[in-house]
Amino acid sequence: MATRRKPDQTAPEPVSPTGVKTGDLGAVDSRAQSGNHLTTAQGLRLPDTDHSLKAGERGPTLLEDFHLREKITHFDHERIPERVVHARGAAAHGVFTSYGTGASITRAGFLAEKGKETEVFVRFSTVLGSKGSADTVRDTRGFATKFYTDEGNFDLVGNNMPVFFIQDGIKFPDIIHAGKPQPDREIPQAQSAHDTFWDFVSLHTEATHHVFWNMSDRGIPRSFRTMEGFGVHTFRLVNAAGESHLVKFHWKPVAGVHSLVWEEAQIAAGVDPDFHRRDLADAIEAGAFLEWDLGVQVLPDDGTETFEGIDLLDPTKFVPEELAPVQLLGRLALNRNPTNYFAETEQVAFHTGHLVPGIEVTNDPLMQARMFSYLDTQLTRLGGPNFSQLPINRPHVPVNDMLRDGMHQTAIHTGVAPYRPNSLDGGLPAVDLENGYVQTPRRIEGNAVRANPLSFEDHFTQAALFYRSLTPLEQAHIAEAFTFELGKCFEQSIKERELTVLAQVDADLCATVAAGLGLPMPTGLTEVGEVELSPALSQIVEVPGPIAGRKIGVIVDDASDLGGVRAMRKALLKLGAELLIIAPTGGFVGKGRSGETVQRTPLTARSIEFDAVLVAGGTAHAPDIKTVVLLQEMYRHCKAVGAWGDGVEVLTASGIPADGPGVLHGDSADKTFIAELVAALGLHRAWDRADLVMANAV
Ligand code: HDE
Repeated sequence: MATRRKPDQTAPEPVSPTGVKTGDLGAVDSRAQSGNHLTTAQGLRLPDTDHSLKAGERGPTLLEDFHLREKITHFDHERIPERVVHARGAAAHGVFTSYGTGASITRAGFLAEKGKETEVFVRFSTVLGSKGSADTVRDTRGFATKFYTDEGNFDLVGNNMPVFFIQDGIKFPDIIHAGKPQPDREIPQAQSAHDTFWDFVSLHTEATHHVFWNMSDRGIPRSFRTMEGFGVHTFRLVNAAGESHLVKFHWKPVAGVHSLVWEEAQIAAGVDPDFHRRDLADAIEAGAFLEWDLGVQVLPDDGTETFEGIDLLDPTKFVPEELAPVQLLGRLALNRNPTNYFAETEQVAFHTGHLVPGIEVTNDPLMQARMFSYLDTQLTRLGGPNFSQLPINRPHVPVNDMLRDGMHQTAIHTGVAPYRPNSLDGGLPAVDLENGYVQTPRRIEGNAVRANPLSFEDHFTQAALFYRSLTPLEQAHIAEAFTFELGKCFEQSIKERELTVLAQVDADLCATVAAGLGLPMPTGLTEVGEVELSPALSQIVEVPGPIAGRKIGVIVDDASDLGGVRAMRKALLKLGAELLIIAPTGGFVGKGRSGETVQRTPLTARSIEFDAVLVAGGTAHAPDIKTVVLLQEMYRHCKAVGAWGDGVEVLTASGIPADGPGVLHGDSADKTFIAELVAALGLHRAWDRADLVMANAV
């Protein structure tokens, strides 16, 4: 396991905020800490930071105490406004390596050149919750990537779902006001399960498709590592010859797409609100890097802006992969944790307008509004127009703009002529006619109207396509999610109205939800007719995937087969998975050199942390109630459970049927047993147990 880095000592050398030569001062300015002694912000060394300057030991504090005033004043201003959406986030540094397959569609060097490596910073987020809210709530996840390319920064500010609630950016404040906590009591936090959300989406039916994704397992990812990412909008890529294609960006997780189950997500929100953030940081620190392939669906730019009848400017629609396969462009690996949360994760500023030559936006009216919002929001959040000078936001190429002054200016600009044309600074900076960014000329004409194309009026077909493409189990999860969320609403009329929406998507689903709510099925409405299914939308896999980043708990005591535990740990570590010892008390189990350090006890272990829990052979203690709950939750959530040798007795005593579906059993922790465990982890869940669980068999 990698050792934790000591603060600042190996921090990267600061770079000058601009490409303009500023002398050494530019570099020194950005250095936050140096030397070993405590100083004031002015570099004055201090002998005492624990006592304020007072008139006598029992006297009042003196106004003269500049150290007290500086310390408190700075503290008073430590917070900045949290993001108005996507406030809760976690991030990591990494590298993107191009497969070199993009050259035929884009001149963007970081995609076109084979083997080209580009540094990146990725921030994952939930949308609705505040900065301190829980990670595992049901919500869309943000997946924002900053590529520090040789041609300037490119930001791909995407989500883990390919569609959005609204077709026009002017509706963004409406959907967010409806989803955020209700304004009178400011509850519920980070939840869509409340009246204002369902009031809005039941009236505003273009949200239906995205709501289906939110109610599906995609709304509760297992880990950032197991999330797909999407650019959502249609982009225009232009190659060196000036030919253009329309594309949809995809991030394909190497670990596969996997989710939590709803009860697990709820427990995790209380037991470990940092569930995803911890998983990300721990995995990187352990060297189990997170990986995705970046790909595009390539569609003709033939002037129709449609593909197979799908309007490519409508962000509530996606293009099924069966119609346009995803072509892979390169691999992303997240391999370095941020050094400082505030400086990096909080201050990073993404913008859909951070583009590089070869990548352009389209007329999607949602995208167009975003082109305004992302720059604007940083002015409030980061306190002025110079946020691109913050270390995390600086391009890794020279910058030579003519932007000057303003709040929080940290650059020392040279020259006298920040204007063009000029003769006083030798005519510089020069424009680059050959390689500079140009928008592909596109003809724009039309009357100024507040209106949508007719095709934007179909709000239900793709929601039905999504729902019907999933397996019955995934469909059952959607029905359960709708029933849960609507069940949390107070207004009967809102529930009834949402049922009329569901009835127009899929009558069977509507009937299930109506029954769960105890409401009549609406009549006189027609569901979407037959649709071409897209099996690629299902997350359930039949071939085991990689297990890097997974956690396996092993229940032991002094009598257990600790040699078997060690063999298992060694095999799992090789695959990037971690084994944690769960014993009756903290400290040590076993004797001397053959003993093991205990990592969890029944008090500190909860099922949500583990992808599998096993009982080691020889384990003799009768399970206490917490261990019973641990094993039963594992079983109920369809995760791998098992035992080797007589460890099976602990399972049986906990009410887990030793011959139950997906329950692993071996004579010893030998290769065969370990291989079975790895395969079970690679399948993510023992879904064949789901029917039993749903029937409350355990
Ligand atoms: Fe955002 N969005 N958004 N959004 N968005 C922000 O920018 C906005 C939309 C997304 O980790 C804000 O710096 C408008 C779609 C992510 O820092 C803000 C509209 C998609 C993040 C903003 C949208 C996104 C944001 C808040 C409708 C998926 C987190 C703070 C026109 C493709 C970025 C900030 C991070 C953040 C506005 C719609 C993704 C206010 C007006 C669609 C991942 O500018």
